[in-house]
Amino acid sequence: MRISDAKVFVCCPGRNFVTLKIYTDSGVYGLGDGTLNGRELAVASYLRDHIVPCLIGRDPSQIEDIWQYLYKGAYWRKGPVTMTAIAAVDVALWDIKAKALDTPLYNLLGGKVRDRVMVYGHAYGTTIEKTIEDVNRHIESGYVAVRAQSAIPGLSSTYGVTTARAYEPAQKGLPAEHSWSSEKYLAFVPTLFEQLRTAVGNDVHLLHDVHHRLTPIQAASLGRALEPYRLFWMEDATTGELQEGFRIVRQHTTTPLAVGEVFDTIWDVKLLVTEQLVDYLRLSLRAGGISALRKIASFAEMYHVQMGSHGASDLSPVTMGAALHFDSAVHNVAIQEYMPHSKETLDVFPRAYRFADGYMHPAEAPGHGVDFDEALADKYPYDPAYLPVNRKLDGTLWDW
Ligand code: KDG
Ligand code: MG
Repeated sequence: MRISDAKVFVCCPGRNFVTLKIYTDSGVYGLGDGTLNGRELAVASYLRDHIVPCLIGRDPSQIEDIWQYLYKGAYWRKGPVTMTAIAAVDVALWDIKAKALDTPLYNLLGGKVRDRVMVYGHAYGTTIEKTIEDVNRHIESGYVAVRAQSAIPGLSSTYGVTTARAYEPAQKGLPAEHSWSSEKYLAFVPTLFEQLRTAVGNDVHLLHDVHHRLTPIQAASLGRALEPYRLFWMEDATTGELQEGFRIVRQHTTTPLAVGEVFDTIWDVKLLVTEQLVDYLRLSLRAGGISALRKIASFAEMYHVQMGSHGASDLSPVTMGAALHFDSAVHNVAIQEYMPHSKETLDVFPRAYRFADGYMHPAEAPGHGVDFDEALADKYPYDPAYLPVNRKLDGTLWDW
């Protein structure tokens, strides 16, 4: 079998997605997701202009060799655009291989190690009361794990919180500017979780995302203040570029730590893993695809670090569908983030995975089980949107 062609589609069924379709001379095709929120066209060009010409004529079964060729052959290694593009190719090739062998993808990854994948949903509210209501709504609809975010009193907007029914991190047009105060945030969040734990009891996993907004010592103090409420994890407590920064957080708190949705390669987690500075890695298939994430998970497993992949709705259903095969087959996967896609998005990506009672089930069809309706996608042209930037109250740019 040979790769005969590959096409890149950029569409906006509710939000922007980049989809790679790799065709073979046997008629089998594979789909990969090349979406990088707010930088979609950079990946589309990387794929169209630099990768697709190098794929034609290759044997699609040589997934590892093609991965190495694209990673090492570029000379310029790593980076979100490169790794998202490689991920799109890698996932499409795994899809082709599983379809060619007429089996669900998890079978090529060692087979299932669990019957279903625990997921966490996103609850949020403009007040503590509304956040508690939303957490309860999630519990009533079956979730056993819920992330809770609440608007910070005194700040005009809070990332991760909206009054709309569905949360979308990117906004149309140029980047919005949000305001930030670590002091107001640190004074508020322990009260949120105190009231939340009292309201929902101990049987549900509660999670929280700090979105990298604290310094290591501030993160340490928040982790310590949250200990009585037994979080499943505190995510992105501080920025991850300086992996050593997590030593400070770790020294001061037993609240479990998760990090990694913005990381691209195994190198970004080396110190975090070998020094056991975090409990969960949040890299998704966007970080180089299934071939890369398998190695990261095996490395993490040696150090008692578990996986809990990023699953925001700005990754397409192709990533979710493929991730569920990874999650089903990899032993040290603990949980998967699940932010449901809009109806327009789901219509463009027919799929066979499903949610039931707080857990996700991978497709049982051959491949990863997610398809792409090109004709429908054509009706939703690319519409520029950006993630917001964040400024402290004095105007200084802060991490978002
Ligand atoms: O594109 C950025 C979003 O995916 C991210 O902000 C969502 O933090 C997020 C999460 O944990 O899902
Ligand atoms: Mg996050």
